[in-house]
Amino acid sequence: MLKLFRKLKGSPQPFNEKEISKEDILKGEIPNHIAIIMDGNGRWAKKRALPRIAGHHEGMKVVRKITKQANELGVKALTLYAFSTENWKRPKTEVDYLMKLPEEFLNTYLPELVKENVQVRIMGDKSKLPKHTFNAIEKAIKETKNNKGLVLNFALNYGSRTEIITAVQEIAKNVENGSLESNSIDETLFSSYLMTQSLRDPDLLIRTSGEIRLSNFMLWQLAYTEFWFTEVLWPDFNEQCLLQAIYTYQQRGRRFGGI
Ligand code: V0D
Repeated sequence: MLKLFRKLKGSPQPFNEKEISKEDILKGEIPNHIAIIMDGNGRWAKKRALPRIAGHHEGMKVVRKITKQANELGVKALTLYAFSTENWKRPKTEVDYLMKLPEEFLNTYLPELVKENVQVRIMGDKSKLPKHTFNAIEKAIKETKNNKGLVLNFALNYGSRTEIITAVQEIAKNVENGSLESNSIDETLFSSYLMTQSLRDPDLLIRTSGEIRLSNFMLWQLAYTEFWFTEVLWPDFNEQCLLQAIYTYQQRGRRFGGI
């Protein structure tokens, strides 16, 4: 069955031989916070001779699928890298299309997300987003702010070095104006100035599409995170891929530098 599955997907996967079930996973520790770099949408489209935007659109549907499953598994937070500060360099038509996706996503799925108690958030520089994109997201954040299920956190116009520099500037300002003492700057305080705020550090990072790098994503927060990479392109990512990633995570012993 898995062989057939691989053949259909047409991409080699660092998969365990057996197919993993939800029940298998629920016997082990569920990662509290999963972060995903959703790469390979353009490549998926190219393979099919479709425009890049078709890949982005397909990728959007996968966001819905994976959010639902993560919530069902009891994952507390899912951070998805949707748009980096570097992505503005893409052709204007592609950027304009991408900026319509939050609205389409929320128009289609927000009622379901509300029903499932999902809380929508974003992290990144919101000031540069088009008004229509910003308004749609703000409405969803407001509507879901008291929800107690999964936190669905979109990294949008996000870059980690800028996030860290902004934190340093804020801390420096507060030291300067006397509201903060320099010797009270510790890891906990520093973390509270980052965009992840009250979210705990990710336990598991997934990157699709075979690229093995961080690309300026959550540099501080990923200090002790387990990494899982796959050749699967984001539009092909599915529930079984997530189960495989969590299964691998459960097989690893995390020691945070101890023995
Ligand atoms: C394209 C694959 C959902 C990655 C997923 C603006 C690239 C689909 C959202 C979304 C994108 C963002 C905020 C929100 C609700 C939904 C999204 C972008 C790209 C960049 F509140 N998918 N998605 N945003 N893609």
